[in-house]
Amino acid sequence: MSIDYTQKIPNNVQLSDDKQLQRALEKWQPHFLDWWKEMGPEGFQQKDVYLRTATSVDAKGWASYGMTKMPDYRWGIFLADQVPDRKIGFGDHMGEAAWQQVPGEFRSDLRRLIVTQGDTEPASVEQQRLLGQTCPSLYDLRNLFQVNVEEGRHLWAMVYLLHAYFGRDGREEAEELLQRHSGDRNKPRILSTFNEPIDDWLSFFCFTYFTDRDGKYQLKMLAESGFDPLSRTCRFMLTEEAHHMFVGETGLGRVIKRAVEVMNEIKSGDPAAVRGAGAIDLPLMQKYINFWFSSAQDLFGSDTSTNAANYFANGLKGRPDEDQYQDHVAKDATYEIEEVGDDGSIKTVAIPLRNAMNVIARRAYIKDCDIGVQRWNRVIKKAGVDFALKLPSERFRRTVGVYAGHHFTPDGKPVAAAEWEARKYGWIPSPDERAFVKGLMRQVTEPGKIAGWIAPPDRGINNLAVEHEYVRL
Ligand code: BYC
Repeated sequence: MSIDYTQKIPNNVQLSDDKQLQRALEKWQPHFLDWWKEMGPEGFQQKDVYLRTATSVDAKGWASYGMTKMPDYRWGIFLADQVPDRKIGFGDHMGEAAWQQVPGEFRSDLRRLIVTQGDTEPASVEQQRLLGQTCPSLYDLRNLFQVNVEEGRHLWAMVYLLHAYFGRDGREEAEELLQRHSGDRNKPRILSTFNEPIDDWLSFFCFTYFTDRDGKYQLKMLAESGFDPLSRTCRFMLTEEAHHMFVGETGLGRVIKRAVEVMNEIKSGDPAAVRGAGAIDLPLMQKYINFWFSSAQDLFGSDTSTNAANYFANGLKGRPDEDQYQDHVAKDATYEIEEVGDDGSIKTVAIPLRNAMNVIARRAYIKDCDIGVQRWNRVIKKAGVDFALKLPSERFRRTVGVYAGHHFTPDGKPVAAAEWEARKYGWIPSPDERAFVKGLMRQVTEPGKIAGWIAPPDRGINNLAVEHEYVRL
């Protein structure tokens, strides 16, 4: 279905047929814009940026690219087309017609899921607001802003659901989404990872690779929801999300490519020499991967979760790609997870399958994360360098779930707290290493020029040259 751009709020949900809802959202719109101007990308609000805008929600819908000032971006409400006669695909309501309204008994759970999802979107924009000041190229600057405006759009997606289906408390939640802020001492964002500033580009690429991929998996689970408007919203969000992970995967790939180029130029693999030549050495890349991968894993919640079991039983949140499973009711089955003894020893235990939905999703996520790692390793190998990156164990550095409160090496071996403390900067970036990375971050904005710590991209955006002036400063 094509999107109506003649309306104040672009949409494909016939918003003008529901005057009350339209008025409520038009009242929220200026509050959103004020938030964007205050908390969004700092310093570039009046610059023209080469951005894409959705024109329809099908695969061909990304046709429109053009120069836009970010506050003029047409944020709106886009749902994937309705699947006729869609049935609930899992849980105790399996086979019943998908709900077009919120069932009273699931109202608070659904609201909570939507608010948690919605809260991460503006949080990420806030976390990244200063990054433009240190962009490695105009190409990267443009990608940052594309990610930012789309996260803003994802906030609209959740706010639409709150306004349209949750009445007054939905409208109040929508206001709250603009009032909590990343890192705010009194009103922080809901999930802890979203309260950490992302103030260097290596962290930004790790965030878009690892944290946005949690977003992908959570959206996949919500796309299975029996609440049809949520499912349709998430299905369209997933098409936008793909670009964010592209930014992460290619970004990290380019940092790695530059590292091996420099190693070959200086004929040394010594990390200090690589750093001295202005690149980020591979062992340090590994530490950033260890840090971000472990923190993203916590976003899946506890390994054994009655919340997750209830969401599944009630048809609110399925498994990612639920179609691939045989048994969609999952009532009598069990799933093996690990349990950690007081001495750090590991035992495998079987728990009811429904309680294990967070681990199931997390393990699918881990497999997906590994695809990029293997791709990067091919770049390293092709350059003739003997080094392989790898994802740390799922036990490493966890603060949520069965491994929390225990200490493990990146290989998953238990260690005492004191040993972990003594060795941790062998595994995650030390303050000095973070300072080194930050020190490399100097703004490069001449078209076609690129910072020395990262290789140029293989191609530009939408068939344009890499040298294109993607942001007019
Ligand atoms: N931090 O049974 P449990 C994205 C709480 S990212 C703080 O273990 P459950 C994006 C939990 O709330 C995806 N608290 O977990 C990426 C519960 O509290 P109560 C965002 C946490 O509920 C980049 C208690 O611990 N989407 O889209 O099964 C850029 C026990 O809960 C955390 C969603 O998260 C944590 N990490 O699962 C932009 C989807 N983990 O009940 C965007 C919606 C758990 O004791 N959210 N807790 O007060 C959910 O489905 C679930 O809330 C979670 C947790 C998966 C987060």
